[in-house]
Amino acid sequence: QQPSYPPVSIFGVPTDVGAGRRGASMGPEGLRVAGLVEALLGRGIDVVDRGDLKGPKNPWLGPAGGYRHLDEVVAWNRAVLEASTVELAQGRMPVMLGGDHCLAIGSIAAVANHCRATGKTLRVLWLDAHTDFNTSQITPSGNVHGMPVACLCGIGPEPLTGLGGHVPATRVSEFRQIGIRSVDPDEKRLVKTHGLDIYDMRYIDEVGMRAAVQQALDGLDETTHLHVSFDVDVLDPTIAPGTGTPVPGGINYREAQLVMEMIADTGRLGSLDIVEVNTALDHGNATAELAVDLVESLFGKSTLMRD
Ligand code: 6HN
Ligand code: MN
Ligand code: MN
Ligand code: MN
Repeated sequence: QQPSYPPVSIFGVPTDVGAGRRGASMGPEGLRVAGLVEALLGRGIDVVDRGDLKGPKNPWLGPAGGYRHLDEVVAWNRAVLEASTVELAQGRMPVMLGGDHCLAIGSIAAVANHCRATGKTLRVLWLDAHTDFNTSQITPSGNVHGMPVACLCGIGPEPLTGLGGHVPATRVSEFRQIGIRSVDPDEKRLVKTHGLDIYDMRYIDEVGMRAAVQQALDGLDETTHLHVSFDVDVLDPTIAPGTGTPVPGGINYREAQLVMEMIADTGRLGSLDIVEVNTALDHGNATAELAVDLVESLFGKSTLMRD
């Protein structure tokens, strides 16, 4: 049985304000050029491209108080929060095209509020090479794209932890992280203390992607809103070179397809981020093209008819 999908609203967030290298700001256009809208239309999905949000330019300065560009990060995230909130209120599925991963603070804060308002249970599937659980005290870079999960869970500066008006926006227990292989030394201690549920690359190697995803999606039911935060650096850099913080040993093409296919099978997908596509570092537009291919699977494309 093919799950049916709510109408989808795509919006671009062309900034690299939370990143350490320039170019994630071109992610939305890269994904459009790779045919994202056409791919969803081809799946029979009702989709509108709302265009790009606007926000401050990247001042490209060093860290201040442990953060780079905190004011600009907050401004962009407010815009994302607002855009996502509007779509969710209309019963539409927001698909946020980053931009760097700091923008997931806004998108997930909106989804968490939507769940509180509608009595839904939230599950966030965080596909990433990184846990993104740093704080201003322990960050090696000051880049806020390394901090969104901590901020959402109430650890971070007030303008970000309180972005959606509810602190914390989410609970650690609502997250499952897949593909992790780069965690900073103090960040390791913090994720351990907070008990983040992590399916790292070693675990995937040992038990296989199928078992890992089954566990990460365990307990979903018709009341669950599933948010997928897809940082393309979860993919192995040999197949997805167009990203600012590549880490060797990522998930391969079939593993990536399987994650998406298994999510599609749940029928619970409610919102999506596609972040960290950096076209300036890409080979052609290969990374955006791969992301679009994977998104087709996420929206139910499969090799055979299944029942
Ligand atoms: N991302 N852990 C590193 C840092 O600077 O905090 C890298 C973070 C990467 C973040 O890819 O979304
Ligand atoms: Mn990330
Ligand atoms: Mn990452
Ligand atoms: Mn919903």
